[in-house]
Amino acid sequence: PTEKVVLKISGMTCAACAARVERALGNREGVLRANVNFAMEKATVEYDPSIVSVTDLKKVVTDAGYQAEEGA
Ligand code: 9UX
Repeated sequence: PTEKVVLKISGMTCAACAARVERALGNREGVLRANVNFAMEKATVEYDPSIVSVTDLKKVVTDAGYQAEEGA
């Protein structure tokens, strides 16, 4: 079973930032798919909640140097 969450991402100042966030999320164990929209400042993540939590996903983003909050 997978779940989907949309995170609001702050601190991305160029399109390559979005690629960085997307790669960081996509590399996280338990993440099946991650898409980051730079213009919308949103990350859509499909994940397996038995492996990774939304809190973990937010930490991936903050560890990469950006800010994340839950909610579309
Ligand atoms: Mo662009 Mo973002 O030069 O971390 S990649 S500002």
